[in-house]
Amino acid sequence: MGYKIVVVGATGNVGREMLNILDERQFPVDEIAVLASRKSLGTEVSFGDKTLKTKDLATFDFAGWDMALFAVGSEATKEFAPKAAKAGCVVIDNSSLYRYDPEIPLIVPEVNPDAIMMYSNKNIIANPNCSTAQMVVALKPIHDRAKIKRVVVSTYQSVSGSGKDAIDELWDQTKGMYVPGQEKPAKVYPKQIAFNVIPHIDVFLDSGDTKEEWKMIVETKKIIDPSIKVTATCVRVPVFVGHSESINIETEEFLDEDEARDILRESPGILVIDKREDGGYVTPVECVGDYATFISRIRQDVTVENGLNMWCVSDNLRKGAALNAVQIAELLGRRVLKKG
Ligand code: 11C
Repeated sequence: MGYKIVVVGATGNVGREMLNILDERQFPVDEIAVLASRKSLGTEVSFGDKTLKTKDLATFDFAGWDMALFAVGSEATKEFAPKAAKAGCVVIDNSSLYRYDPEIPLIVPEVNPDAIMMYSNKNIIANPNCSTAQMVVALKPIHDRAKIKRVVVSTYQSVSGSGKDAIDELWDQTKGMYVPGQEKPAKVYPKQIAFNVIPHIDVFLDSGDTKEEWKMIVETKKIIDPSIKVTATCVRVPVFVGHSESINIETEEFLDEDEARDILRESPGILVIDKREDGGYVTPVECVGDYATFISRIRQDVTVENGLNMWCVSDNLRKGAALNAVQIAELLGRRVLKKG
């Protein structure tokens, strides 16, 4: 016996990845419903060798369904997630709406699986921001061994994090650069993204940080340990898929770079590719479609007493969104619902 699963926002990048991953990982599905807003109604999506027609989120009855994977914006989530949760369907939400609610667990299964039991507070589980998800997978084993005091992270985030229109903008702007008269103005982003980098993701806060930077700080504390200090600079780069991060870590205890590499190699969800030679590291184009968080360039930071540097790359639509949501569904199945 398997689960009755709903995917909300099934026509978007993340929703489609959720369907691919549910199929790839042979998640025990008895019945699946794919929902979309009115404007995408009737659009067909693939689930394994099947083609499914989207149904209307506004009129869908969640009663009798086990789990709903939400991949829509905060507005639609605010309207429909509580309805699903109240109907007894556990919501796994990819938006930022519930992440900072102390009663709602924010889960990365490799990092804080035990927090899943808090799901019953509101029948809702939150999925973190993509740039946080891959970073906490990398930080947790280091924290367990040497207790992290401070993290300085700079991100290099792909345009797929901003959705389909941003992917089109990078593509059209890049092509337009070569054809006189076809230059495309910036619409999704405040400045040109083709052949450029933009040190600005999400809105600016009074502190001068952007919301994306704030998310990395607050979510890391909630998922791993509130005592970890994080400072972040989040940057959009002209890459289609795959977020990269340069992470500088200061620990309480000394951790040698070789031991750090060994610990990371043994840790769940991580693939270490770290040869000190040309090409002996991972770049975003190589992580696309993969499940792993890739770690490269592990080395001592000798400018502080106990410091490490590393390079971390992952598919932001997978570990950063759809894969993590499906892993949460698997965890909920194993620990709580026990049907599969
Ligand atoms: C980006 N990290 O790359 C964002 C996308 O809070 O779930 C995901 C935003 C979020 O633009």
